Amino acid sequence: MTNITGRVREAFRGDQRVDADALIARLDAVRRFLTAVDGLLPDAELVPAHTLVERAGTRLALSRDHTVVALAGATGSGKSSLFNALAQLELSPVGVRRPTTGVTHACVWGPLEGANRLLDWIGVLPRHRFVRESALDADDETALHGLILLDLPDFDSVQRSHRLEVDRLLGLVDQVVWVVDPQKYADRVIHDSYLREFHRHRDVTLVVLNQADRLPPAEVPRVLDDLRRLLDTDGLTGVPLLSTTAIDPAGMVGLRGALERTVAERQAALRRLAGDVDTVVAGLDELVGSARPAGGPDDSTVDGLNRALAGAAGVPAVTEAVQQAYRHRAVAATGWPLVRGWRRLRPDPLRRLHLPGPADAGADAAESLVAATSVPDPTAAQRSALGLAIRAVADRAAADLPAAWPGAVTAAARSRLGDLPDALDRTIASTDLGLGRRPLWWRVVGGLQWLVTLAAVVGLGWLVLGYALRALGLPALDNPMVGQVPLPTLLLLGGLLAGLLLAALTRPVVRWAARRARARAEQRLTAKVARVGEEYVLTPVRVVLGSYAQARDALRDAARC
Ligand SMILES: Nc1nc2c(ncn2[C@@H]2O[C@H](COP(=O)(O)OP(=O)(O)O)[C@@H](O)[C@H]2O)c(=O)[nH]1
Ligand SMILES: [Mg+2]
Repeated sequence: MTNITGRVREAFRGDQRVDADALIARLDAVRRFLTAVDGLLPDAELVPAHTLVERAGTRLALSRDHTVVALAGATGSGKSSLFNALAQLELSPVGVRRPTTGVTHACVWGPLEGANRLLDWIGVLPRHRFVRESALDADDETALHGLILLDLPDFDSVQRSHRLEVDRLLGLVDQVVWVVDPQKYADRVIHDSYLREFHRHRDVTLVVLNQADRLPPAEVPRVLDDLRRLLDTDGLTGVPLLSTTAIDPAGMVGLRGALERTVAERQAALRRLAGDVDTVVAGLDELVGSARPAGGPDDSTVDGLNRALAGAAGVPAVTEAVQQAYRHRAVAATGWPLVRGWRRLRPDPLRRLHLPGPADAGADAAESLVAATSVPDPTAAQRSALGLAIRAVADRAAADLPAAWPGAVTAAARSRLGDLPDALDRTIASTDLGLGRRPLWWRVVGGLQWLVTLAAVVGLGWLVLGYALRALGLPALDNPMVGQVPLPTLLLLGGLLAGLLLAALTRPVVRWAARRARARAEQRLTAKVARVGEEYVLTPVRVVLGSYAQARDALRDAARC
């Protein structure tokens, strides 16, 4: 998977200005990312982003006129000496105490009030704050107005609390001056644990080789070259590198000048935060991919889901019952009148499933009927087929997503699994199965059956009457003849034959129409079941895919610099 923010990793702003509005927009994008992935990705992966959003918001809300610069380094490298030399604490009326190792001290150039809230947030105790505002200074300190210099505890201190304090402060300050000395400048700990880790903050990093006076002057350039080479290996190519001598004011000129420029630019805080955004974005990069994923699973996977849902919902049993019910009702309406009554005594196949029977006139009654049906519960095979189909939906939907997401998609697809059986049952119960209205042709055929039966009955009656009259010796009825056959006989036999013929002719039509009724019911049920699938399975999946797309766009916005 290509890296959408790969560009950022190598970006080195150097002297480039960071626009505050652009930085705020990037932080907003990180915030949007966090909102989009909330609850979907493991929290542990999001901690740095949450921390950044929180810290950056606070830092920007606090003074932007101050620049917090930390002197960091190993024991004895000369941090405190540099701090004293820059702050000239010996001259300051308040600065009589020498900063002690293990506690962070701050020196503020300019009025303390504006810096106090910043120092409260950074966590430097009031008694460790000094002000570099002295009548003795005249104007020569104004170039550093706005500087807050921190003397950090030694990062190689044997005390764990000191090291933790250094780590904490390095996460908050605007710029770091790494102090190394000629003896320990190549120390592995400095490079592996700190300098290399700080490579994304190259634009707010400055390295000083202190105690340069301890080297023969001719050696200084060679040591600086060697140190530069190590810094390149650390990924700190291009960072300013100076030599200093804390015990000689002349040896402080370069560092002082660098700090004056930093203060004048008012850029360190913004650059530091921009570097933090880079670090966070690079860390989150694996969580989003380069290609925009499709909007959901493909049609054939959705068809598979719908089939499995239909199976679990008992659609085959219901459509079978619809076909039988159609035949049952059609025969009851169109059959030979004497058979109809007997037909009606048999239970209606749909009634057995507690689905709308003949008395429930049409869709209105059906829609209001939301009680549970007696459609058989899904079998173990149907349940596992449904499980597999839901899995397939999640797998297809998550196919293009990076490794962190398929879990969230699967969870979403299964999130409403427990509600599915009831929803399916309600849907089946509320579907108009299309058997509400009696077709006109049933009535026509039924009427005809009555008619021919009536003819047979009349014929029978006529014949019976004729026999009765003859038996009583009364004058016989005058039987009209149709061809060679007397009319009453014709009526009786013709009526019976016609009735049988009509029933025989109707039967295949009923069978065909029953199949059609089944197909229509199947279509309606499948459509309604698909809607349940959409609501209970596909929509939650699409919501996650939408969140992914938002997260991806947000991270891309956050990566822009
Ligand atoms: N010769 C020389 N000694 C220095 C220099 N900077 C610091 N020192 C000495 O190195 C020792 C450790 O200095 P310190 O400022 O306490 O280092 P820290 O542990 O980094 O705060 C002290 O004895 C300082 O006097 C320097 O530039 N030149
Ligand atoms: Mg010290």
